Amino acid sequence: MSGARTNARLKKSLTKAPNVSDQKKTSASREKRVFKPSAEFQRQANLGSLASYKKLYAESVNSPEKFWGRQAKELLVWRKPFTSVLKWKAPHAKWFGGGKLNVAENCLDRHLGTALENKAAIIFEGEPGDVRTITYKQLSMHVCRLAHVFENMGVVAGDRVAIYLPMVPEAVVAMLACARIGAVHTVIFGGFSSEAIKDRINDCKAKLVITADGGWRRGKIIELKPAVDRALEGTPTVQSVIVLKRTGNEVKMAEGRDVWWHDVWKGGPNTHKAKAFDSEHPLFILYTSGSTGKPKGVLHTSAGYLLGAKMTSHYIFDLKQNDRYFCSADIGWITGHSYVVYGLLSNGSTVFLYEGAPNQPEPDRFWQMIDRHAITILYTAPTAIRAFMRWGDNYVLKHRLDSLRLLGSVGEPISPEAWLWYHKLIGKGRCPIVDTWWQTETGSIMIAPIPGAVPLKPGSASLPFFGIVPKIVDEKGKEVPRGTDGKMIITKPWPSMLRTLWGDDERFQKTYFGDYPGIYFTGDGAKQDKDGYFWISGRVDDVLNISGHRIGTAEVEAALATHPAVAEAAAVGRPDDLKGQALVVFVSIKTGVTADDKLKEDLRAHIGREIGSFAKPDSVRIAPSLPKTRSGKIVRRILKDIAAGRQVTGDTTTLEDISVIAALQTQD
Ligand code: 6R9
Repeated sequence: MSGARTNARLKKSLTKAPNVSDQKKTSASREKRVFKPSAEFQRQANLGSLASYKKLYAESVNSPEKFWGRQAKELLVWRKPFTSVLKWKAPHAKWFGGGKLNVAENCLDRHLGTALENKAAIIFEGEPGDVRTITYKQLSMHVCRLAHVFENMGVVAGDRVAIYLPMVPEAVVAMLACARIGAVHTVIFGGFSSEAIKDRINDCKAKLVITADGGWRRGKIIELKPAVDRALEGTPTVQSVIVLKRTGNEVKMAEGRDVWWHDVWKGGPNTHKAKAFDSEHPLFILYTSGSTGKPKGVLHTSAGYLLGAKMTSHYIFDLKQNDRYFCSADIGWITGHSYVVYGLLSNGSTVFLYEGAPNQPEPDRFWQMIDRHAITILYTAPTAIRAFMRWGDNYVLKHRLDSLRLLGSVGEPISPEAWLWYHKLIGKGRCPIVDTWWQTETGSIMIAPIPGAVPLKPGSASLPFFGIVPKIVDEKGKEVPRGTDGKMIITKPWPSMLRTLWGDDERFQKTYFGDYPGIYFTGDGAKQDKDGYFWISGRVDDVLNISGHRIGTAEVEAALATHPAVAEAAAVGRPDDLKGQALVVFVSIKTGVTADDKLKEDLRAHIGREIGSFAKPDSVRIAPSLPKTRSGKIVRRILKDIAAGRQVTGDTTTLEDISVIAALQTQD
C-alpha cells in the first residue's frame, strides 16, 4: 500500500476518535496537545504527581551520591555493602565500590521463599502456538542447573559466552546462568550472519557458544546452527557449543565440540551456591554499530547496570505485582537485555515472551496474545506501530485489549501520527504512552515520562529520568536556547552507563567523550521546548536507524568493499514511511563488470551474508564513479539528496565529475 493511501486512511480513522478530533497536524514540531495523566491512573501510580517527580529529580541531580547510594541500598541485595557510591575520573566511572553482589541472585533467589516464588516469571508463546509458563522457582532451578553445566565445562568468572538463540525462555536462562557464575555473556541477535557471529566471537574471545537447532519465524525455521558452524571455522577460542532442541530440525553436531542442551542438562543439581562479585564485575558485552569501523563491544557491569534497569522499570512502566508485561524486542538487543530480563525479573514481574513474527499467522497476532494472556503493559517500537497501522485497523478492532493499562515506545522517534494511533487504537484512549529514549550505551532509559506524573506530548520523550542531565549544545559545547536544534549530551555520569568498549578503551574515549571532552555525547540531535521537554530527531552521525535497528554506514561500506565487483561504495539512509530510514547503497564497479539487476541482487545478498539479512539495502545504484571532491572525498550530502529523490542542493562546483549525479539519479 502506498504511503499516501495509508495516510488518507489514517486521517480518516483519527478524525473519528473523540479525543483526537482536532488532529490535523502530523509534524512533531507542530503538535501542540498535552495528555495529562488521568486521576484514575494517578491514584494507583508508583509515582503519582508532577510535584513528586520534580522533587525527587531535584534531589537526584543536586545530591547524586546520596540519591544513588540510597537507591542502591534499598533496591539491590548486597552480599557485601559498598563503601563508596561513585569514583568518577572522566570518562571512567566506578559505582558502588567495595560492594559485592550476584546479579542472578537479585533476579531470582531474592524472590524465593516469598509470595513470588510460585508466580509466573515467564509466560512464553512460541510462534507455532506452544505455550509454557515458568515460575520464579522453576526459572531459578533451570538457571542453577545450567550454571553447573557451565562450570563442568570449565567456564569460570570473566570468561565470555556467546548466546545465539531464538526468543525462547532458554535465552533468559542462559543469560542468568552466565550472570550467576560471573561469566560475561554476549548475546548475538538471531538475524546476524555467520560473518557477524565470527567477528563478535573473535573480538571478545568467547569460549562457549549456546545456540539452537533453529527458531520459528513466519512459519519457517531460522537456521541458527549452520550459521554458528560456518562462523566457528574461524574462531580459535571456542571450545564447546551447547545446542538447544527447539524445532526438531536436523543439525550437524561436531564430535567433541557440540553437545545437546537436554543431554548435559539431565540429572544435574537444581540448586547452586552463587558467588558474589564486585559491583564493577563485567556482566555483558553487547555489540552495536558505530559511525566508523566494526561494531563496538559495549561493556556493562553488574551493580550500576542492574540498578538502572530495575529502577527505570519500576517507575517508567509503573510496575505492579499483578502486571503481565510484554516487550516485543528481541533479547539480542539492549531493550531485550534491560526490559525483558534484568529490569523486569529483578522487580519480580511476569514477563511475556513471544518467539515469532507479529503477522504470523495473521497481522493480529499481538492483539490475540494480549487478550489470551491478559497482558497489561506493551512495550514496542514505532516501526512495528507503523506496520500495524498499515495492516489496517480491523485487525486491531477484532480484539478487546481491555487488559492493557500502559504502552511504551522505543528505538526511534515516534511521529505524533503513530503516537495518536497507538493511543487510540491500542490504548483505547485510556493507556498512557511512555516514549523512552535511551541507547545500548546508556544501559537503561534516560528520557521518558513517568506515567502518573508527567503530562504526555505526542512525539516527545519528555523529561529526564532521575539523576540524568541531558543538554542540547552546539558544536562548541555551548548550550543552545530552548527551541533550537542541537546535539544532545549527558553531563553527569549515571550508574548504568557503559564502562568501556571491550578491548578498545581508546575508541571508547574518542567516540563518546572526544567531541565534548569529559562529557558523554549521545550521537543524537534534539531540541528542548519551553517546558523542558526533549524532542529527539535522530542520529547526527553516520549511524542509520532502520526499523529500529542500528546500522553503521561504514559497516555496510566495509562489507561491500569485500565484493569482487566493487571498486568503491557508499551507504546512506533515505526517509522511509515504514522503516523510518531505508538503506541505499551507491557502488562504482570495476572495469569489465556488467552493471545489471543480477549484480544488484548479488550485492544485496553479499551484505546479507556479511552482516545479516536485516541489513540488505532497499536500493542499489551503480555508476562508473561516485560524486567526489577533487581531493577524493565522497560527497555524502549529495548522495543523501539523490537517495531521497530530492533535488541536489548545495555547492557542486568542487565535484570532480558532475555527470555522475545524473547517472545515479536515473536509477531506482
Ligand atoms: C534502546 C535503543 C539507540 C538510538 C538512539 C536514538 C534512537 C532510541 C528513541 C530513539 C527517538 C526514542 N532512539 N529510542 N530516538 N526517540 N524514544 O534503541 O538502543 O539500539 O542502541 O539505539 O536509537 O537515535 O541513539 P539502540
